[in-house]
Amino acid sequence: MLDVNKRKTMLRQMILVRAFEEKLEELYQRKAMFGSTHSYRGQEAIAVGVCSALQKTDLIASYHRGTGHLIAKGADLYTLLCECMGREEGYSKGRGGKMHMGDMGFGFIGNTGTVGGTVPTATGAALSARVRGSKEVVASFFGDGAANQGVVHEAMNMAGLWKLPVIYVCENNQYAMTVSMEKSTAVKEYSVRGAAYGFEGKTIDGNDVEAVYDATEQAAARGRTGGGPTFLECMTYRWDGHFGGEPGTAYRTKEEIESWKQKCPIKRLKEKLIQEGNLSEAEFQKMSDQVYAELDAVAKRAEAAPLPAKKVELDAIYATSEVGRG
Ligand SMILES: Cc1ncc(C[n+]2csc(CCOP(=O)(O)OP(=O)(O)O)c2C)c(N)n1
Repeated sequence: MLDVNKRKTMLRQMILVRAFEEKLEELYQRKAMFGSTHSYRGQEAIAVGVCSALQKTDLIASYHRGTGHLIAKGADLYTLLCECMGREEGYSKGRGGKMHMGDMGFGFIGNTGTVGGTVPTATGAALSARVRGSKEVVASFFGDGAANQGVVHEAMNMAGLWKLPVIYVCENNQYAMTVSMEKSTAVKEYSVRGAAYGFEGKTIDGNDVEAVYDATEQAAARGRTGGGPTFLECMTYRWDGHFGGEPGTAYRTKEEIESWKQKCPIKRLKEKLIQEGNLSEAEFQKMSDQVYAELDAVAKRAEAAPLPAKKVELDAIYATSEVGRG
């Protein structure tokens, strides 16, 4: 079992990931951020479990529901919030917004709103690691809807063939926008597809951060030692609608949503630590209050930061060099 300090760090991280989503929702409601939100509430154990088991030098690729991954991998909260609010000091100088960032400084290859779009990119990064002879492992996050994209199958086939060091983390929150898995997918578990690409596939409880950590650790060890990719399907549920302002109740029952809220990943680890005598209710409350207060302070600074000046706002969007124009 993981030691208590590590588990408390993961608990704090999950609170931060959730607090960040709530902060974005608040900013979105008062039109202080650009674009839409895609709440990650309910899925926190996946980002935190996976990224906590990776090394600093490992890489991740993300998607539209991606802020949790970035936080868990070590993004700077101020720079991240600046990007969400279109500020010059954001990861993409405020030009990309929440869905279009990247920073190799903390091993973040990038995210995009194109569903499934970063799975081949992550696979390419794993190929690069192999060619360079590095020990890097790449975690590729994507949703259950993305799992049915053609480009995802193509990338996984190549990764299986070349035994690349990549972990395909399928966050099965059971809906792609309004479409349930039963209505869109022939198999009951996406992880069975691993066998079709010639590698290991596993379905785990994605709301159990310790289980996610353990499975990632094993998958990373496999990748690092030439054993090839792993398809890690993490079962979970998004508490909120698909995007900001969409309540998520037209295609899901209130009972179903409530039953998954009972399986809250934060509550689960918190209660386990309390039962073991390793955490008190007061300590948890203090931890939570600190996280929310720190985030509030960073968000205030980010909101006060400057927007790109009008005359340069198209800079860094179009290629300017001859090479770039290709
Ligand atoms: C290539 C492509 N097709 C369709 C869309 C529209 N779209 C945006 S999110 C989404 C659902 C994605 O579902 P899933 O991969 O399960 O991720 P989730 O939103 O559930 O986290 C769709 C169809 C898109 N952005 N890109």
